[in-house]
Amino acid sequence: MSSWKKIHVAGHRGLVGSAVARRLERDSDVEILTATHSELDLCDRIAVDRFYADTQPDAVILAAAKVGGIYANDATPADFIRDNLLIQTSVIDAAYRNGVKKLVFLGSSCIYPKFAPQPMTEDALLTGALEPTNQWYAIAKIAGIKMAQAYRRQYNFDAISLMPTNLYGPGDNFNLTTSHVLPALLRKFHEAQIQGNPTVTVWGTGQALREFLHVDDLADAVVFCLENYSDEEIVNVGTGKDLRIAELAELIAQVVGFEGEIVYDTDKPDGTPRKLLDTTKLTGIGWTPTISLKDGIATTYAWFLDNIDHLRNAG
Ligand code: GFB
Repeated sequence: MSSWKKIHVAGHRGLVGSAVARRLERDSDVEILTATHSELDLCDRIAVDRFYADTQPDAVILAAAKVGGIYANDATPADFIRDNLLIQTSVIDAAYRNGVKKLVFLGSSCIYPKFAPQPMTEDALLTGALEPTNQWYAIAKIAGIKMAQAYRRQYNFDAISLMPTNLYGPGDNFNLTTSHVLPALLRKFHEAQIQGNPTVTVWGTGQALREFLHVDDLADAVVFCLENYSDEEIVNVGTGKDLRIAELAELIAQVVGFEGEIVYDTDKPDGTPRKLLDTTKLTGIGWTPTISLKDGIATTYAWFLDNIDHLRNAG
C-alpha cells in the first residue's frame, strides 16, 4: 500500500516513465496522472505550473528527459542541454509551488567524472572532468541534482535524486543513430541474422566497460525510494556488475542466434572507459535488483520482435 494518492509520472511514454507507470499500476489505490506531449509541454514552466494547480498531485516522478546514446549526445549537444534544463526546471519548480509533497529526480551515471575511481560512489560527483561526448547532458543532470538539493535546503521541499546506470528494456529506442548500445546491438544482430549478413559492426574497440540495469528493476527502485528515502544525498541505482562491450555483443549474438563475425569500428568513440556504480548505499537502505542481464536481454528481444513493425515505421 502506497502513502501517495495521486502521482504524476512525467515522461510516461518513455523507457523509464512507462516502466514506472507499470510498476505503480500494481498498487491499485494510487491514481497515476499522465499527460502526453501535445497536452503538456514540460519545457513550458507556466503550462506545468497550471497543470499541477489543476490536478494537484501529491508526488511527482520526473522521468521525462531528452536521452540518447553516445552518437546523439555528441551530435546534438544543444538539444540535450536545453531540453533537460528546461524540463527539470519547470517540473521541480512547479511541483514545489503547487504543494507536491515528494519529487523523485532521475539523473544518470554519466554525471560522474570520466576517470572517477571504480566502482563510483556518490561522493565522486564534481571531483573531476566529465566525459566530453555527453558532458552537455551530464551538466544538465548535475544542475537538476543541485536544484533538488537547493529546494530541499531553502524550501524544505522533499526532492530526492537517484542516479541510474545504463538502462535497457521494453519500450527502448531501437533507432540506430540515436539509441544506446544494447537496443542498437539487438537490432543489428537481428537484421544481420534475418538478411544472412556474415558480419555485424560494433562501434569502438569493444573494450569499454558498461553496467546495465533492466528498467523494471529501476522502476522498482524508484517506488522503493519514494517510500523509504528522504535525504539530500544522491543515490546510485545499478547492479554492481559490468562487462565489456565485446562481451555484451557476444551475449546478444547468442540470444539472437547470430553465428557470424563481429567487427569493431574503431573510428567510433568508446566514450567513458568504465562506468560502474557503487551500490552500497541503496543496498544498505534495503533494495537490490532481481533481473539478470541474460534474462533481461531475452525479454527485451521478445518485446522488440513483437513491436518490430511499429518500430520499422518509426525509423
Ligand atoms: O550506450 P552508449 O551509446 O552510451 O554506448 P554511453 C556505450 C558503448 O557502446 C560505447 C559502444 O563504448 C559505444 O561506442 N557501442 C558499440 C555502441 N556499438 C554501438 C552501437 O551500435 N550504438 C551505440 N549507441 N553504442 C551514454 C550517454 O553513454 O550513456 C548518455 O551518452 C547516458 O548521456 C547514457 O548517460 C547512460 O554509455 O557511452
